[in-house]
Amino acid sequence: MRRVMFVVLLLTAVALLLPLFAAGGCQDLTTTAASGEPASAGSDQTTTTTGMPESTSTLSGPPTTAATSTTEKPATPSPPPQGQTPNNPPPAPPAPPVVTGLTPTSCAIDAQGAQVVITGTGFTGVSGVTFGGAPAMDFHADSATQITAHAPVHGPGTVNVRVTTPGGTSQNTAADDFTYVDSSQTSFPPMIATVINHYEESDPHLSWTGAWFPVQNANDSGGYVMRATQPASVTIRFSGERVSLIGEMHEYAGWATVTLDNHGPVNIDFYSPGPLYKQVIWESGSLSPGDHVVTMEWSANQNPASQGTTISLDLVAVFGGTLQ
Ligand SMILES: [Ca+2]
Repeated sequence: MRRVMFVVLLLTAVALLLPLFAAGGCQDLTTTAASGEPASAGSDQTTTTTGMPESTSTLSGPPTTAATSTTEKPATPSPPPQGQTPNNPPPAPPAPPVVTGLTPTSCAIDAQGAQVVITGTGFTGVSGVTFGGAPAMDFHADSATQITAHAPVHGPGTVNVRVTTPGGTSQNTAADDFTYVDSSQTSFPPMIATVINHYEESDPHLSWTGAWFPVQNANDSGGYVMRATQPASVTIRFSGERVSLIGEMHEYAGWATVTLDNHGPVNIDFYSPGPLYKQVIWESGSLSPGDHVVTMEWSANQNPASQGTTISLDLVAVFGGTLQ
């Protein structure tokens, strides 16, 4: 029993003396800290979070004394201490990127890395560029407003080009639409246009036999045309893939026969109720490219409506080749 009494007395003495030691030895402790309950009362240390941040506690001593803050009754609220970062607003996050344009806005599905220049804003710290969700083959942020990227291979259709930075990922807009075109569904003009060479009846490559005679007429190509009203023929040798014979048509025109290579002859009719000039009288159609020979010969035959048997040759057109 004595031992118990001794312990009680000893604890009482310590409780009474501890504030004195504390006040004298720790100048940074405020008197208010010691005015409250003994440290042993700190059974609820979580109360240090009430009122103000723990760091604002007037106590800098052992944690057990922090409980005394619950008893503080400051006359005026303590303003947040200056220089304490927890109370300062965090730095604003960077603005999210915005895509405002693409150049070009499309490529073929098999373009294999078509270059696309992306314009917009907020292109700082770019970490990703996607085309329809597929990462660009590569990209380079030229500036805060421009990125040069190479499009990945993608199926046909329109996709969105999105840019990702620390500020986020660009929102989908019409300006970021990029179209992959299936070129197999697009018609293109022939890669090589057929060259058509024209030769007047005066060209020395033409070989004439019989009773041809030249006629001057401003309506004809070059102002002249060759006509025949009696047995006559002309032979045209050329290298090409097609040939046309151009002449006059009249109410007094007749028939000629045409032989192409070893085919023919076939009749061709120059008749027309009225005069027509620079008319395609006969055309070979497509031929295998190479050397060919055409012979046109006067015949005694004519359209029943015609008043005569005149044939003519004004011009020769050779497709994809020349006279030989
Ligand atoms: Ca002519």
